[in-house]
Amino acid sequence: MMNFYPQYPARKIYDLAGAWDFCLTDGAADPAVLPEKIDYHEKLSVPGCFDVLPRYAGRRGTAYYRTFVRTTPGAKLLMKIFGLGTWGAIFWDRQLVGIDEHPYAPVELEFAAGEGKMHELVVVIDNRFDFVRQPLVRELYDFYCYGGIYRTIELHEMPDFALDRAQVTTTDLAKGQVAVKLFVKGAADGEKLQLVCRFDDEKEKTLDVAVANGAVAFAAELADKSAWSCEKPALHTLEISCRGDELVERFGLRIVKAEKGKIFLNGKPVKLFGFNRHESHPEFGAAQPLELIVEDLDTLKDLGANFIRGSHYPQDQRFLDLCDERGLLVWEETIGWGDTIKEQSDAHFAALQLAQQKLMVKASFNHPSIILWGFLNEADSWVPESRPLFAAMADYLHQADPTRLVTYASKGGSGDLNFDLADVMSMNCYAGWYPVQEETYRPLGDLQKLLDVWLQFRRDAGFADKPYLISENGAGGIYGWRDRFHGHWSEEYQADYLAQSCDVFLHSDDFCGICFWVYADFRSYSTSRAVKRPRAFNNKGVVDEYRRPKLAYEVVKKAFHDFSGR
Ligand code: ADA
Repeated sequence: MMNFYPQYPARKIYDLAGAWDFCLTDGAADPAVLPEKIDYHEKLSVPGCFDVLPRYAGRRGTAYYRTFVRTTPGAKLLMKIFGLGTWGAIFWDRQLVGIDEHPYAPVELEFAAGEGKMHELVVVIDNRFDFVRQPLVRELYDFYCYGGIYRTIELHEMPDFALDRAQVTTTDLAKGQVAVKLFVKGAADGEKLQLVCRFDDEKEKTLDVAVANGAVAFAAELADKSAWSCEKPALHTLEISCRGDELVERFGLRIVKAEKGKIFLNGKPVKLFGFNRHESHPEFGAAQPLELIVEDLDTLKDLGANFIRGSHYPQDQRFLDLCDERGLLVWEETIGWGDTIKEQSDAHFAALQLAQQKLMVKASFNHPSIILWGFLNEADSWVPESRPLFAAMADYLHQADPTRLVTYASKGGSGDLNFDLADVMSMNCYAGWYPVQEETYRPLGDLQKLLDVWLQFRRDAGFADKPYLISENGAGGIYGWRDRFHGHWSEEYQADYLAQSCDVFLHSDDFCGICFWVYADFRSYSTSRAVKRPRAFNNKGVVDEYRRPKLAYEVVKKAFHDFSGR
């Protein structure tokens, strides 16, 4: 199950994780057409990525995953696919019931079970690069785009009337007041509903409400007004039942604001210090076992981090649940990596970006850990043609969720044209690693020079009041490569680099935070771009891909702990 608490306790829900029949082909002409005969000759794990298995390592093609599901005859079904990649077609009893074009994002499909009890479910996964079919991933991306069913799939037997989601927003922190927007299915606009609601372990209350645009809204005041914070991550629950369906939402009371160049959590300025993290592991690809997520979060806590950027795609809900419980602050974003104007102006790419934001916000709205929404990592933001998509993305987020801050990680430097659209200016910064001048020996000093230029730009552009976050910064260090010269790629160079960065960013009031690139090494290019990525991995982790600490680990840990213990 995807949630740590039963979100829909009254429904019959099937968790489809298990061993599915499997067949990989080099690539079907049209993966949305199911062949007559498929040679299912083995069983593979779902969730799982086929292209990390020794026999299929690095393979791209069309894969067929099949399982059989027993349902109530004639049931109305809702399928929740919590994340697959890089493209999927879903067939129920050989009928196409949906296409999932959103790698990593939670997608929902509704269809009828049909007669009979046993049904064949086939999920076709295609991980070939094909900009026309799947513009959201490209060879250029500096992270390996795995093929598989990354996260579990749930099948819900749906009642005619259903409670879909409730978004809970803190309106008055001290009074414990919230606004609730409950989305329902199967009730016409104007229809009256009687809701039975309960916050935490309070007494149930009955509310009479009317449906408008598929939703109802109400306000409430909690008896327990404990706020969510990094130090004390108090969580609350709201249970709603109505006409036989039940919904449980978990949320936190907290308020996030950006003012005078700082980020405020519950009225107090908060400095962000932490890491970017990819959902990637050499043995599991993008299908993370819960043990791995838990271990990573324990390690990030040990490092003293209070912030994680979920780079570069919508995150696993279990990871977000755990961040809620552990008081870690999160940036969640849509998938993207260095998308140029060519991609941005492609109608399919733009539509998928916008659609994916909706899926992300819908799934993650109640996580108090998320304080920042982001999009389009390092997309060309220094050309005027980038404006329409950047504006559409930022506008949607502001309108769909005014309770969080909007940002994007830029590599545009002083040439960025879209920072006015963001609440927080975020810049990826690699001075001292990627060379300005190839002849410089250990160019660590480049960092401060570049920052001076950027800070001047911020003042000149009139953005002094916008919090300024360094969303990426880091240097490559190959695990086990120790060098008395402290040369490039050694653990020593990386440790020296991050020590300097901690000094600069943690103690400067000009920056609201530092998010190092990256927590763990991860597989990257499978093209000749890998000449810049020894081992075809991105080696900027403070732990390697098996989570073994490098020299930089202790350096950052000490700096983070010293800083937070000041
Ligand atoms: C960029 C990008 C990251 C990674 C990094 C690097 O900033 O956003 O995904 O590619 O550079 O390692 O160079």
